[in-house]
Amino acid sequence: MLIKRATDIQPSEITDRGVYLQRRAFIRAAGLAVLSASAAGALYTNRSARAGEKVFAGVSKSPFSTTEEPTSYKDATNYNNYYEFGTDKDSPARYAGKLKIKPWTLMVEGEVKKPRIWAIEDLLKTMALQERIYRMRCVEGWSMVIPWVGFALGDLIRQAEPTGKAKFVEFVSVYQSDNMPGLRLPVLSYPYIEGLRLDEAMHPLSILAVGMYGEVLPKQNGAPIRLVVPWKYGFKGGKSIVRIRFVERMPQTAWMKASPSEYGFYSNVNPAVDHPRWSQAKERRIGEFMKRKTLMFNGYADQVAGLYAGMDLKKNF
Ligand SMILES: Nc1nc2c(c(=O)[nH]1)N[C@H]1C(S)=C(S)[C@@H](COP(=O)(O)O)O[C@H]1N2
Ligand SMILES: [Mo]
Repeated sequence: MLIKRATDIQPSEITDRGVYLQRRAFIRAAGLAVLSASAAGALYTNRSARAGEKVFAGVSKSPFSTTEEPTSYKDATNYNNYYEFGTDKDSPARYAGKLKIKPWTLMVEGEVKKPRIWAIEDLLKTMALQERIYRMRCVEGWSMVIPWVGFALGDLIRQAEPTGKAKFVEFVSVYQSDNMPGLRLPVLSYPYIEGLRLDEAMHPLSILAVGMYGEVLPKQNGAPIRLVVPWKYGFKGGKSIVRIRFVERMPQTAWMKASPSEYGFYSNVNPAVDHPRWSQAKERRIGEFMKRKTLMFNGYADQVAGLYAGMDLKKNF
């Protein structure tokens, strides 16, 4: 695993592609995409720090990963935004434990030829899991580097076969009135909704994440499945997704509804377009003291700038 230093890796942990593919086939056949840490010990490097956590097997490494140092697991799981559990950064870690994530289904519907209700277990068996180490940038001005485990959103979309009318994709987060103490705060309306243009959703950098740091997603980070779009501000990454809907018209997202002048549909990371109340030129990487310059499209311009060719990004913020 990437968190390990090269010198920590035993030769027995290094496998060639043939062995990897055999394992993957075995894992699929056995329906064991997620194994307990003890069972997975032989298949996948265990992170010994939290024995008993579920880890993933058969995860390949993505060429899209950054080589930057990942944020500490502790920061990544204790400094969160998940307003359904409250607006303090530590509220999600404190209160998300009540979120019920079993059973979990993901509905894929709307303008598609093959609508489907996926059991999360079937998704894990069907989709090719990868580790993707991405830079993440919040609109509030902080950033992190997270080693996600997930699959290309495009893989799911291709299976659903969007019709010619599908122009946008809407992502609906779970709504559990008994378990979410933040729902009554007057900030956002729920369920939390996010949206992408279909070509943004199909872009190979867009993923649905089911894990991080080699383990299943903690609830505060959006268990059991959340959207990750690394060239956009963090709020585009809806957590705990239950429904993906293909639509003709641009969806009204939770943040657009709350404050349309501050949060546009696109929300691309753009150091040249300030938030009405603060600059977006710099960011503080969690764990670092000095601020860094924010990069256009969060450093992913080579891959994604073409999606916005000819668009005025000051108007389409
Ligand atoms: N359902 C839901 N998803 C959400 C949010 C939220 O409040 N509710 N917050 C967003 C914001 S503003 C950010 S920055 C990221 C934070 O993800 P992280 O806590 O895993 O870093 O989640 C996004 N997804
Ligand atoms: Mo955010």
